[in-house]
Amino acid sequence: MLSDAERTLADALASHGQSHVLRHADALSHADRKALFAQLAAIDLPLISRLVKSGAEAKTDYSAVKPAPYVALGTPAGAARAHGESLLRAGKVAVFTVAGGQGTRLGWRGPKGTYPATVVTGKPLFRVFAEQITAAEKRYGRSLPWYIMTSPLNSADTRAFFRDNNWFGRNPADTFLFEQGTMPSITFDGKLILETPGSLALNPDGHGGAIRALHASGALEDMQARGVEHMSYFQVDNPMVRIADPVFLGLHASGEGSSGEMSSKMVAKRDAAEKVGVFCEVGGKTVVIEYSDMPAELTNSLDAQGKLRFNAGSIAIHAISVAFMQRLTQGDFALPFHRAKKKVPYWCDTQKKTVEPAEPNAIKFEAFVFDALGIAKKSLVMETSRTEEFAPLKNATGEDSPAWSHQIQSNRNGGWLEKFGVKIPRKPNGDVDARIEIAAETALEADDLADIALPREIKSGEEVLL
Ligand code: UD2
Repeated sequence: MLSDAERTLADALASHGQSHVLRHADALSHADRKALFAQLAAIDLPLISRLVKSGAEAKTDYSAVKPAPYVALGTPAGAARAHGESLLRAGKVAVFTVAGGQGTRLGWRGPKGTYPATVVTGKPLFRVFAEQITAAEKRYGRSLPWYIMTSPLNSADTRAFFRDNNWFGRNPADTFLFEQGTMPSITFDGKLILETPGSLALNPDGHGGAIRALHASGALEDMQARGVEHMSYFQVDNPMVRIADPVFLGLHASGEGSSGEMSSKMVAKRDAAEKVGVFCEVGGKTVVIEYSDMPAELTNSLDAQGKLRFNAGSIAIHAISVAFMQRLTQGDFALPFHRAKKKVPYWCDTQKKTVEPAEPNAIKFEAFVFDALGIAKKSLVMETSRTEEFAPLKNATGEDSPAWSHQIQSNRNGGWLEKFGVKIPRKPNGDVDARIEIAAETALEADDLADIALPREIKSGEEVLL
């Protein structure tokens, strides 16, 4: 017997052509049936139907796409730095990490933030960030509250990791973990998918889910209560991120060409094939076009000097104002959903088990936070150096692998030491031929090494920890 609420939901499912998800409901235990109905009640069925219908709609007109303008590397930044530092000293900055993904591509079981990242001591990503935040807190004399978005895939494990590590020595009240929402996966013909008789195949709703989740979790309200005006946003996979970079914050908050709503950092793309979104200008607005959406003729197009025309690669580092996020959570505004064909495990009635498909069988929907750029009144892009702040951990081998990231970490740290006269061994290709780690407590940036006793020389193959 269905309760009234269950009957209403069953009717709604029928009117959206999704009744098949209840085919095992009668055979479920009371608790399992309740859990299934709770999952179903959380789904926006009209939205799913709209997404199914809009599948064949025309996409962006790429003929109108131009490369986005940006503040080039080396542009004098004294005033911006002073402004950014004043924001930090006034406690107007928070840190925001999106960490809803798992380390699946890395072959890591568990939240990606628990992955050992640094080149000598193998500090996990979360510790790397925590130490940087602590060093910045000391420098600016204010706490930098840290907001971390997790997903149902990893929130319990992430919280346990922070607890087990004693919140990395920081005040637990200054770390705010909250969970993002989910979206159901659908088959290619628009049907919801059962993963087991009593549960749907759901996936985290993308880092764009941050906007809703920041609001729903009370994180935005908490920021406001603390007097925070801007967030330093980054992804959990980049151990080299410069958190709360005063130059970037200053440019974002007061730079010419910025509305102070949302700004971004870019690096020149490694090559046309690099899997990063690209900053483009469409209709006078700066936007990111994800690599998988960008037509090959644009991705590969060259300028008169033979360089990539669309070379402004997004490293997913943003500065975002609290007021902007608040604006986006009001009214019925929603970021668009991007779709990706994926292999989604499904319940097979004949085999009576969950089957892992060999080929993509479903569509996953994800919202991307960078789609908010096009809604900002104006937005600024700042170029940074790849060696200084981009060495993401994404793949088990090859590009963006741990070995790759370690080399960039050593290159950056070797470069910092060279600035102060330390002799650094280099390989024929220019890479540093040693493993060098510099803790955030020692230096947040190269100039912090000025007052530190440094070795005169580092030997080839040496391991150095400062
Ligand atoms: C992302 C960007 C790409 C480029 C690159 C730089 C997207 C879609 N693409 O590629 O343009 O900037 O990073 O490194 O963002 N996450 C959540 N919840 C989710 C999904 C993802 O928190 O539902 C987090 C995830 O934990 C990670 C980040 O978002 O920190 C990026 O996710 P990804 O690994 O799917 O993106 P990637 O590396 O393909």
